[in-house]
Amino acid sequence: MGDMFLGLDSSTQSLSAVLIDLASRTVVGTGAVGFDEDLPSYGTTNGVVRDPDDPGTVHGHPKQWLDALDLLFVRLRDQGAPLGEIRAISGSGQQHGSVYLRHGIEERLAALDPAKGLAANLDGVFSRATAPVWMDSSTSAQCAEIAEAMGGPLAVAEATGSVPFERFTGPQIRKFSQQEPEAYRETARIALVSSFMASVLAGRLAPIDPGDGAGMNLMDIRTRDWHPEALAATAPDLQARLPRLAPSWTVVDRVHRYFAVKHGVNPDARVVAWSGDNPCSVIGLGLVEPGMTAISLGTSDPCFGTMAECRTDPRGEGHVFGSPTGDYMTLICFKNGSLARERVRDAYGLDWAGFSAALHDTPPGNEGRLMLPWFEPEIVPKVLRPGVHRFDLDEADAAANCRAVVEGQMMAMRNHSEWMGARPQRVFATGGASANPEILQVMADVMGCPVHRFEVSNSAALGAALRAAHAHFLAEGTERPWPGVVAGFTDPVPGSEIRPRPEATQVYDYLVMKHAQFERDTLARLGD
Ligand code: ADP
Ligand code: XUL
Repeated sequence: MGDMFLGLDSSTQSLSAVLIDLASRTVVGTGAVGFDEDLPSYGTTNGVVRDPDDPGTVHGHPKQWLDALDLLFVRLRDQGAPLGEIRAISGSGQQHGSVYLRHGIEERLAALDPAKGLAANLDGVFSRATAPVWMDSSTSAQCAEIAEAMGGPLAVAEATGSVPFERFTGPQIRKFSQQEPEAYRETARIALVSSFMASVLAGRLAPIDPGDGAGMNLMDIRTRDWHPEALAATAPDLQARLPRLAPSWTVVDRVHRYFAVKHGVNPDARVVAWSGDNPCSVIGLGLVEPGMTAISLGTSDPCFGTMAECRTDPRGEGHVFGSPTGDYMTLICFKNGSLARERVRDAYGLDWAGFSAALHDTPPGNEGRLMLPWFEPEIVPKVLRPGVHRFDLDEADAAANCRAVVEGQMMAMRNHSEWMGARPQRVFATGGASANPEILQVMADVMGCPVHRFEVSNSAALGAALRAAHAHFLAEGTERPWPGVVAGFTDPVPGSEIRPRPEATQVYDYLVMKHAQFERDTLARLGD
């Protein structure tokens, strides 16, 4: 039997899997289920549903994620993946999203029946049919109330690692408890996307790990326990509704027999606590030692790094989470990532090849033309009313707009990540758009350092598989140090290094200041 470990990634638009063989250091299987295309009956667009009366309210469907889990195992088995040899499974969830469960959930999880699908098994357990996800920006009032109760936003950041953010779970729970008090009373347990999926796999309530727990505005970032003052500022009787917090390497249980009987998974496979997608990506990119930086070009564009000690952002824009290694990690999340690049691409009727050609044919710095691509409400900087703002930029000029959206994103990353400390020496790029070398060239030029690309674009699922391996050996009493676990999986693609062009970096050293000024002026004008 090989050393097989499975990593799952329950993300905004899909559920995907990476199966690795640790002994041979190879990825032996991958699979994915797209929420919109494979499970259209839920009516999601890009994996979510929006409230037509309030576009800031953005939810996902927990039952769709359950259907996706069944379908993913079917697909893996159909391609001959050796599911019977899996030693441990872990996973990664889109961060902050919350699932609301009624009394009796423990019994229902324990009794999963392979004769039915997961969604049918768990019918009726949800006290809230849908789950607010990270794209939701509808809780500004609750953020203000929590900040007020705890002595201001920066006091909340000092306590929990982040100022109150609209998408964070605490403000979302507060909104639910205020607007649907009856349903909140009926809620016995609140899970994160990560802990919910782990609970289903193990057939028992799973803990929340410090990687995802730090995305709630409820966890003491230093002790990694629930923060009593934050709980009290958020909702009544909240502690009783939350699972326990436990280290990322906690073994929840063996996989529930449902998965062994129905899908042929090894019945002895351990289920390891899941974490958030960004903490998992930290491992999947090999950032297992402090001081490394990565940018993921996915639906959103999170930029993260690792650090040995806890340092919080004085501007309150960035976050500190627990790293799954037990260290700390920083995260700055730009919401207008791939979706913004796609909006520009589509506005000019281009495909990615056409978009890349536009980048190639336009000069670094775009002759001083700027764009703030806030198609959606933005997280960094905080922008509640979406809108695209142009400086000297003609909306009719397709090529200049393609360059402007990418430059605007990269310059915002450089400006808003300064608090993390020294400028990065190397950046690791991942996510769907990291397949695009022209985008990575802009990144290298703006950051002024080489950019490396990874073969596996799903670093979150790979990180989850590597976390499963690490925790498995720890549980067996044969702990392996992190660098040894990730070696061979997280090396950048040979020859993928994209070097900054010094003359371009010189242009950006000036232009980033102009970009920052344009951003400040625009924010002042908007009054956000
Ligand atoms: P997530 O995990 O957040 O759902 P992914 O990391 O899978 O997202 O990235 C998906 C995105 O990658 C798509 O929305 C698409 O815009 C982008 N993408 C895919 N290929 C390219 C390309 N060649 N150039 C630019 N962007 C791309
Ligand atoms: C992080 C964040 C996003 C989601 C995407 O704070 O909101 O990166 O984790 O899944």
